[in-house]
Amino acid sequence: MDWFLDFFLGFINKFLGQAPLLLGTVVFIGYMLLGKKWYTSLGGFIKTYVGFKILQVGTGGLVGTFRPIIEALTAKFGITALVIDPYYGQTSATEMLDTVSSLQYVGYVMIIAFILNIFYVGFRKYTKIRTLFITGHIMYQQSAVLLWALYWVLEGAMGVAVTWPVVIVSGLLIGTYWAVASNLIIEATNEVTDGAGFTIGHQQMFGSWIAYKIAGKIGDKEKGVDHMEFPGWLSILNDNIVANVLIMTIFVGTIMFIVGPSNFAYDDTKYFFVTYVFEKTAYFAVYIAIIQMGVRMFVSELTESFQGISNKLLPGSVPAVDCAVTFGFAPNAVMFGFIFGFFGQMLAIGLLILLNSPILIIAGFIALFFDNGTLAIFAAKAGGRRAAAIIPFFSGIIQVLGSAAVLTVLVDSPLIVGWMGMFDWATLWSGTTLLTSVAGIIVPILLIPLMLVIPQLQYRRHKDTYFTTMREEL
Ligand code: ASC
Repeated sequence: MDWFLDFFLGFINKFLGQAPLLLGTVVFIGYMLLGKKWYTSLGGFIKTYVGFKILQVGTGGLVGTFRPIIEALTAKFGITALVIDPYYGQTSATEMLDTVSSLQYVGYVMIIAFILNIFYVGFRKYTKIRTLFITGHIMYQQSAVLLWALYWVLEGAMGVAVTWPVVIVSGLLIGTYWAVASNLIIEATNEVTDGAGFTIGHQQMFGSWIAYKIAGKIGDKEKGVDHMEFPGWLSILNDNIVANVLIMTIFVGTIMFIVGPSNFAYDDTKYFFVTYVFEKTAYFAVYIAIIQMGVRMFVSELTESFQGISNKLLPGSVPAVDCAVTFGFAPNAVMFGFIFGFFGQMLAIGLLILLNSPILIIAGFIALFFDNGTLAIFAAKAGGRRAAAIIPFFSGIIQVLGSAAVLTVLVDSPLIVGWMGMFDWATLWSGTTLLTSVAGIIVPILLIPLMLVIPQLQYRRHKDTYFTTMREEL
């Protein structure tokens, strides 16, 4: 039996949790179902795998370049604190679960959730759910963090292992979230991507939906962020690459000067500090271009092949993928999100310091960039540049305060280094964890049917096009 368990858990971690493999396999199966030759399907698998790996080179490069700068800024002011970054959340979760010999349960949570998601789509006639969440690394991350958070507030103590009820409830709850939230954002994603045929499977799906819905009241969608036409010398900003580099040079360059040259380990036989700063900030455009290239490579494969799945296997279904997939559709909006989110986070961190909060927060690049960037894209689509500035600013504040709030009940253990910080995790999951700590396991249990009402309401709004065009009038 042991070998089977090993194999099973290995399969979950080494296959299901690996986004490029999972996505590539989905494409392969899709093409086979469409009746393509095996070698065409294999080609699709390889292009998807490589495309996603290219995307990860881009996202990894951004994180590797800018995370230390953002952290150095807070460190400069002598703050030791918890970091709001998904990998700090994940590390806290896995360290904590490992010390109570329960790390293997993350795999169970993930498989329960994934099977539940397939089940929801299979019974879409009743559930009204059309989306399959296949962003593997996020599936693992969220399964780990939710299990840790619920375990800790329900039964957590050093030396006490996680129990099955918590594992099962976590799995059912996170699977319901994947299905419901990615389904909620389908129509908006289709607008943003001009009908590319996928939706978001990430960490700010409720956030993006809210941004999209309120943006129209904040700004004018005709006054967009991308494809702006500037007159005179400003017209150089019409080019995305030029605009990204110039604005990031001013913005990140200022941060780097505040941190100070002596706090960066750069080779001064090769660089002046100014050229070092410029190289770093130019990398921003480099990595965005890489992301775009990777996305282009696998999105076309995914869009075509998924028809095999949505025609034959899970009728009418749509894949839910990484938020970075939308970035190529509005690269300037992403930058807006990052910059205004930064101001929001800094303001909130300042507030925590002023108020002598027991929990202090260090800004995390992933939340700033991928989360607020995504919110800005949805905001810009429905409310132009005003919305793309204002919404991420408030999101930045919420990310800090919501994460600080949940950390008050999670922080007792010395293994904790941070929390996700992403929008849905600073709101929905922070709130769920806090409420659970007060009212018990009934909270996550009740949340499951509550969430399932959402697709029913969506369906009622546009029954005719719900399963076909998946677009909705604003
Ligand atoms: C996350 C996370 C990442 C990034 C990436 C963005 O939340 O864990 O690695 O965002 O998915 O493309």
